[in-house]
Amino acid sequence: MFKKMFKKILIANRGEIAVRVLRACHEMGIAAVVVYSDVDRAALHVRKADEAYPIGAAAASESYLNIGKILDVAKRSGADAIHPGYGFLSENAKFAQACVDAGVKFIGPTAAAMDAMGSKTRARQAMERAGVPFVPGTSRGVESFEQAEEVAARIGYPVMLKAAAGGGGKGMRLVHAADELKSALEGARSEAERSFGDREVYIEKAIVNPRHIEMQVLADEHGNTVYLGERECSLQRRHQKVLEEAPSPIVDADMRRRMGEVAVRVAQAARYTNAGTVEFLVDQQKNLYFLEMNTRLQVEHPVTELITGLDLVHLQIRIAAGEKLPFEQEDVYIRGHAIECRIYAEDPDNNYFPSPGKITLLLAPSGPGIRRDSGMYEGWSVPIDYDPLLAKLIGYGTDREQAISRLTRALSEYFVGGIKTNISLFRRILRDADFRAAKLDTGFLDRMLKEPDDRVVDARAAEVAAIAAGMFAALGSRGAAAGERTADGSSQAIDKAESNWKSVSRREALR
Ligand code: MV4
Repeated sequence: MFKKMFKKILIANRGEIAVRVLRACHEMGIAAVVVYSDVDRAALHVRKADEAYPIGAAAASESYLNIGKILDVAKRSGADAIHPGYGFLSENAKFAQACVDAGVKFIGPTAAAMDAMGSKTRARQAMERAGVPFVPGTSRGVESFEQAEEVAARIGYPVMLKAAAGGGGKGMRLVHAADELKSALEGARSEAERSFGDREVYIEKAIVNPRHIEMQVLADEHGNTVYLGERECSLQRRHQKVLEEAPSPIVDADMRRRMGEVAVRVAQAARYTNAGTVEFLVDQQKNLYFLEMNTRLQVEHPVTELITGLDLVHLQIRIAAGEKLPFEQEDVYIRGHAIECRIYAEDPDNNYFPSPGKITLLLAPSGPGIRRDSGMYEGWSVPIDYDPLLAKLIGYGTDREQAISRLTRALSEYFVGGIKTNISLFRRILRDADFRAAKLDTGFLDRMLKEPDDRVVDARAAEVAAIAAGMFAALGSRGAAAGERTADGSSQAIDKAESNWKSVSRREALR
């Protein structure tokens, strides 16, 4: 049946994703309404929106997480639909339902689909029905230590304890041997209680040094579900993705089809609609195990957009407006390679602590194959109150090598003055031999960050050389004045050597 396209969409988010979504709205001739907290008054999404409504104090509970305030703005602004972005209320089933009750279309799955995938154990039970491979273990929380002991012995150590209501690694415990199980179980239960108010802990066979590979799925409201290729998300630090790429260097066409068909089965089992992502762990033998489903548009969606040529936000809006998918699975074609760097306001020299403050200078890269999804601008002050993601820098190329070379070039052009950022981390990752050889797993970044950075070592060595050269020059000239000579009797040799040395070391020190 014919469905009217939205005239006005409220974006219940902030930062780069709010800018990204409002751009799609404007490209589709849809007005964009945004909300902002007190500290976001001058934020980029406020400046670019057609209408902007203040919704309260910086604390997310007073603003971006406040369902009542956001729905009140939807009503006052006459918004037809709400896009939640990622984070905040994007996976909150109560919010999705509140939108329906308020007669505003939620651009995402239904509350029921969210609920089906929200609890890890419910998700696993749904997978069992869908015949989806997942890590051997329990699909319900363990009732007792004795039961945990029996399961661990059956599946074999190492095992992983996980909070049923958890995610992102919270409440997880890796247990290598039986004598560690009791204390680990107690620890996991109390952390689950503290973090999620739910002590349910289940137990799985631990996959050692897995890759994290996720499959993008898209489903309309007419029963059509497709997969759009996978993303390699193994480069994480403390369960926070740092760099993502598509396609995964280890996934071939056959594996992609297998993962895609499983992901579609998962989405259909959950009666899923709109954009979603099915996460897998992949072991060293390329066996894949269902991990969890994310019921939102993900931060890293641009790498999938670049290799498929599809705009996921346009498609989300069209699906929510009741349109059928404008293509079939066989029309999805993957071309080229994309790599995304998450640019954070963090200080790499101070344990990546947030680095808020005013951006006094911003030199941003562009050029062939470079996409920048940014929420910052020169003169803007980065608030301390939210996730410090400033922008995403994505490099696209015909193949992985070209994507790396373009991203390397773009990073050399990127400068953010006034605050610290993690830009230098990406320069290091992209020149790392294991990264360039695509030897990736979820432990990669921890291993790389434990090693001294050869470039820093070189720079320090160059600094010492520059100081030595300077001292040598000073002593040399005083020595020459006092009649000292080099081995060949002329002071020119020292002058010549030190002048080359000085210029080289100064160049090194500035790299
Ligand atoms: C695992 C695992 C190994 N074996 N489950 C981390 C958070 C959540 N997404 C699931 N995670 C893991 N589950 C089993 N049975 C290793 C991880 C894991 C991980 C997974 C994906 C991305 C980064 C990770 C970092 C550490 C551990």
